[in-house]
Amino acid sequence: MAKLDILEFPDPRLRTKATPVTVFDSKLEALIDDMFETMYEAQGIGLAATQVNVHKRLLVIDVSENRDTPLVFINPEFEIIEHELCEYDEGCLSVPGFYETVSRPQKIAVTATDRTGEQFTVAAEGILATCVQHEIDHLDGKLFVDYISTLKRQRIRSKLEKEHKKSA
Ligand code: GNR
Ligand code: NI
Repeated sequence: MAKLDILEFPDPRLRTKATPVTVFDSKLEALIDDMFETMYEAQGIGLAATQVNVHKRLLVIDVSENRDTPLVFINPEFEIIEHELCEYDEGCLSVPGFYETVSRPQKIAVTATDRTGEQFTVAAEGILATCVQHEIDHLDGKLFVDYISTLKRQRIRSKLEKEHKKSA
């Protein structure tokens, strides 16, 4: 297992649209394991492949209290069940240190395949619904900062650019 580097905003590679996973092999298994290791180490509740510079439609999530319920979603799609919006203070491992309120549909049905290529559908609400939508956005090159004002986004961008220069 290996911990992977996480791309940070405004890295243009985070804007890449990921393509479907078509091959379910040991290389995919290894990537999934590395993504879980990276997510747990960073204390995140989700991680999209895009964030580790792999532009495939794959994400991992664990929203459980005890960090013992790993979920894998490959080629995920979702349908809105409840159009009513749920506000959540979102953060992102690719936008470290910043949190902003984002509204998203509060109940969705997610269809995806598991690591063996088997399809499944689950209903998701609350933090899981928010997280799945946040992660699918990553696969489409989208970040939670795209939902806030341009002014706030520019401030976050310049603060992170300064930090990246310091550590470069
Ligand atoms: O760790 C994370 N926490 C979080 C909190 C509220 C809404 C979404 C998230 S996802 C984030 C991890 C991450 O960046 N996933 O892409
Ligand atoms: Ni994120």
